[in-house]
Amino acid sequence: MFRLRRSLSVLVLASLLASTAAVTQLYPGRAHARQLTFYLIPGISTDAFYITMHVGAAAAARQLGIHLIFQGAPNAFSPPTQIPILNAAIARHPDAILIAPTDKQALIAPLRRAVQAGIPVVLVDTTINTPGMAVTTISSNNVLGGEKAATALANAVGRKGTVAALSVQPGISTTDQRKAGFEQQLRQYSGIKYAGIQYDNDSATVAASKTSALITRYPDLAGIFALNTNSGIGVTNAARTSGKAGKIKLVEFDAEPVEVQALRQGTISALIAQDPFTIGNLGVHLAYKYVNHHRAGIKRHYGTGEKIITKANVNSPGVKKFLYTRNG
Ligand code: T6T
Repeated sequence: MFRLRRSLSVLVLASLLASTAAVTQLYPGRAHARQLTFYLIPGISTDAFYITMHVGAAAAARQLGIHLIFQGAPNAFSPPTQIPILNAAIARHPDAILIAPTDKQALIAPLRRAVQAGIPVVLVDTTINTPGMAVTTISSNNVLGGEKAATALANAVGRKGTVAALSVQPGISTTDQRKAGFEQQLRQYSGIKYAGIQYDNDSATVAASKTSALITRYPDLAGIFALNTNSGIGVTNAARTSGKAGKIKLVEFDAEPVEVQALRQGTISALIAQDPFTIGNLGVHLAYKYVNHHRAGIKRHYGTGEKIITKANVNSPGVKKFLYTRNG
């Protein structure tokens, strides 16, 4: 028994030394004797995009021996629900905060308080109007994503007819950039009439009722661009219940499992998918580097790429990393 226990503890010690050696190799001169604590504060904790980001961040945290706390509002994507969570995190004085700010302006003052308290902040996915206060920002290229969506939608509708867009709220960096890219690119298509953008406050139910109203109002409605997951789920549901699935062409941001299923079924023409796993993973690595004073090589911004997914490529190996998971 004693022998078994001794060989077990030798094994544990050996693997501990091996993982410490691996981390030291990754970041030489590791300064911290105590365990570091990082927060990851998503826009909304129940969204597959942020769940996947958490999976990526947790993998990096495991590798580096960091205690990672994932805490976000479960039911709303909004500053009033996010700011108290951020304030509570600041009060615990963690070693770093990774956050997807829910508004470009409203999160500036609370984040400044974090920085003034000496807590490094990494902006993941969304950003603020003063990103210079953060260590770095990591995101997709959302303007380019919006442009790609316009091209995909124009091609899907045969470059004619009325199209509309559904988004969350004005003031969110990602969706505002997608809107800008989409509207700019759409001007290339003179045969397309743009019925404008509607907002759903990240509620699939609101997105569905606004889509039904659009369908009634524009009998020639040929296509819709949904700027994020919940907008997309609502738009897809409304297209189905009105009997227009596959007839009104849908292009949606993100690759939530329900969206991917609707793409496979032909209800959605194209998805603009992001890489939230890498956003979270890279975020933890960069915060770790910063905390350990390896700051010289850290860039102001990291782009993690975006991929157009259609029925034709959804099963190809290169697309797999862009499909989100709900299992965090
Ligand atoms: O599209 C993502 C994210 O990039 C955006 O900032 C907010 O909505 C999502 O989380 C998807 O629902």
